[in-house]
Amino acid sequence: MDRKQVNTVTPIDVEAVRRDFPVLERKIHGVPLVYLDNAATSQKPAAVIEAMNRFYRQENSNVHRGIHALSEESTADYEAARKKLAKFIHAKSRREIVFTRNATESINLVAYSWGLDNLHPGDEVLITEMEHHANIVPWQQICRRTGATLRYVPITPQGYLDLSTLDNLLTEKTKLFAFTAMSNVFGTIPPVKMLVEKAHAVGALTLVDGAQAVSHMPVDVRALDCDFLAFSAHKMCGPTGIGALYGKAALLNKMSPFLTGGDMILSVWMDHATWNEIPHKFEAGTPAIAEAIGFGAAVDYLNSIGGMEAIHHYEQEMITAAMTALQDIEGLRMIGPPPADRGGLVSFVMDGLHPHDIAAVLDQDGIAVRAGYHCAQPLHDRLNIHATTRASFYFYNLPSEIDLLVQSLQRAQKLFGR
Ligand code: C6P
Repeated sequence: MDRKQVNTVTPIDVEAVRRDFPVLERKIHGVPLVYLDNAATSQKPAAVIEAMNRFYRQENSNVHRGIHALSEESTADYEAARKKLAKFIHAKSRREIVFTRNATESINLVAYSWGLDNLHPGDEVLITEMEHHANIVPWQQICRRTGATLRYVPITPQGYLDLSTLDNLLTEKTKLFAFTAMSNVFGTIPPVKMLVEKAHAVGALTLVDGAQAVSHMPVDVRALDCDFLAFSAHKMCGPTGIGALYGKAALLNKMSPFLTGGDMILSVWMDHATWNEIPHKFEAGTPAIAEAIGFGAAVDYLNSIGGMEAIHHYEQEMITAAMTALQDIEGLRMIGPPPADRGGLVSFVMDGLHPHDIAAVLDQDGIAVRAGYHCAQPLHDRLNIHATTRASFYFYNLPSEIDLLVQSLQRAQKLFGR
């Protein structure tokens, strides 16, 4: 994402980091696991599993409520995790980090809290044709309820956003531009900072879907100047069930709550209530405390192995090697841009082979990939492709796993007589 020079980073010791992931020792159908489904969810290092274990074994208690030692310890650890996240994405303050269930809930929070109060007939919300359903369906719903219109930036056949359309699509009617910082199908990394600037120039707010980007490259919300950023812990070595929404404090302060109940209130009377300060205004009920602590441990872990610059650099090498190897397979067609313009994933189709059959053959060889729409049906419709097979890499994947992928794909071709 508006990437800096990455050639001075300290390389990741891949063999060493692999030992941090218990699941990578597994065999599947009698052969070592090759996990290439990282865009769906990443694996978890022992440090994250242990942090959650320690919480439940030694301090389990509710947060922000009890005046006893365990509750104070839990609250301190929960809030420390928030602080780690704020630092990780370079937010000004921990108050700008709201814990949610996942990136999907973060986007819904903005759609419902900000959208219902601020969108009116005649207003427009702009998204793109390369969005995940999580950044499409909430806007369809909110536009339906408010009378606003949903517009799409088209994609090019090469898997880029068609930036030539922006000047027509971004107008004073546009109230919000919501777009992904990395496509989960093409891998494309759009020019996020430029898109934010263009949106701000017409007075629109910006929401960046960072579900794929935050886990794979440095993301600095102050440098980007985005208004909101949504991301999930489970794609970045953290647990499932927790994600985060970054929002500029001035915006979060003005927004109505999303969910209501305990902890998000200041006072409650019989006929009305007042709201707690941010971020607590958006965290109704008992939160996912162990998961937040695991999320913080994941951030510590990513920093400890060399940080996001090093991770991005390694994944660039891996995707370049993978795409070079895949292009030698006859009848295989990759979609999306060249490696320099994408993150560490590649989706492809193969003549005469259904992606589900490909994934099933790969699974027999211990290789985990994803096949289907990848929750991006409009993008596949636009390309006139029913489904694709996707291999997605992380810093613990080995170059030798690319060879295994290629061999298994060739086996699939033979099996199906191609
Ligand atoms: N994509 C994939 O296999 P959640 O499910 O809320 O953690 O993340 C949603 C989401 C939003 N935006 C993008 C760009 C995404 O890739 C995802 C999740 C996974 O591609 C699971 S569907």
